[in-house]
Amino acid sequence: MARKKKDAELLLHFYEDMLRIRFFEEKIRDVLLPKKLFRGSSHLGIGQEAVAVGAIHALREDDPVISTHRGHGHAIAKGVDPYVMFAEIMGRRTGCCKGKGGSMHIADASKHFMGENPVVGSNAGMAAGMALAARLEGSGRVVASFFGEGALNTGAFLESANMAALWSLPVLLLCENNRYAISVPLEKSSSLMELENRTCSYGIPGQKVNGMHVMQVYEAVSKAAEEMRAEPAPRFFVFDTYRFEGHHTADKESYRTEDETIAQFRERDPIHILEVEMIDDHTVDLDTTIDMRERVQAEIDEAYARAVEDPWPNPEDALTGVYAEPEVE
Ligand SMILES: Cc1ncc(C[n+]2csc(CCOP(=O)(O)OP(=O)(O)O)c2C)c(N)n1
Repeated sequence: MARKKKDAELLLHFYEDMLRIRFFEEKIRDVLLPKKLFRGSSHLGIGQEAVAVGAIHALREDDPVISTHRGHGHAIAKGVDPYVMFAEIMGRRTGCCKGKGGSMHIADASKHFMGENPVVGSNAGMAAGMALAARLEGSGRVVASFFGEGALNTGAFLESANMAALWSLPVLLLCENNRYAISVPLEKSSSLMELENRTCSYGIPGQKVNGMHVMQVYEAVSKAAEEMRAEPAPRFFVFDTYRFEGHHTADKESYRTEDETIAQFRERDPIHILEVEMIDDHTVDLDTTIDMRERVQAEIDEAYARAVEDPWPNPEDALTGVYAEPEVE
């Protein structure tokens, strides 16, 4: 039976955004990397798109989101323009941080995307600080902090969770369990496999959600955010997901077999899961998905083509935009 029109529109919107993230990151892997168009490495979240899209679309536009080294998907879902992201990654003057940040420092405050932070565990503290501000202002805003399961073992995360619980801060602690922290599998780094229980000693409710199913992510986070606006308090989610690419673009992946990755991709690709679901319940037909894929691919191709022609930063601008201007004398 076809879905209600509103649900169908929502699913199509999710589908479009997940494709945007996937195609953006495939362009990094397939074009920027072989052409050596960026320095260092880039951490791709291919396979984790349903978490970014489902969770961020459950939030208000003015809810701040803060991310990690693996944050392209979060930025795109929050509305950051892929063109300024490509320009940033390639170090161009037109990038969202004027080419000074690169792949791990995408930020755009105008979209309430408060930045990627590669220091593992660090962003939970920043999110708690923003949630304190939101609470004091009475803005009703909820702050979302994304991180991997590796961050759960850091003192910064645990201290932030404690303060968030103590001060009833409206912060969403969103853990993407992709099973590996660089090369270390979860079984070798955590004494507890039920990660959703990690925050129970602080009295923060934790919930495990299928991170490959965008609607399940969206519904779980929507419900929590609504409750948190009515009564400020932290919430913790663990999204079960997987990264289909290496830890970063230079990873040789000797810690897992190709068979494992292929099997995960075949069975759990969140975009494929959504396509099958939409086609099976007649939300869309196959042609609509093909049209959508072509349109989004063309959009990403065009964003890249523009950014790659953009100018480098001027040397005399090296120290501009590095520190915030003080607002008070
Ligand atoms: C405080 C700190 N320690 C170590 C590192 C090196 N490092 C970079 S990514 C990473 C693994 C992070 O794993 P996880 O939190 O699960 O996120 P994922 O990479 O899987 O998205 C580590 C240890 C770092 N960036 N920051």
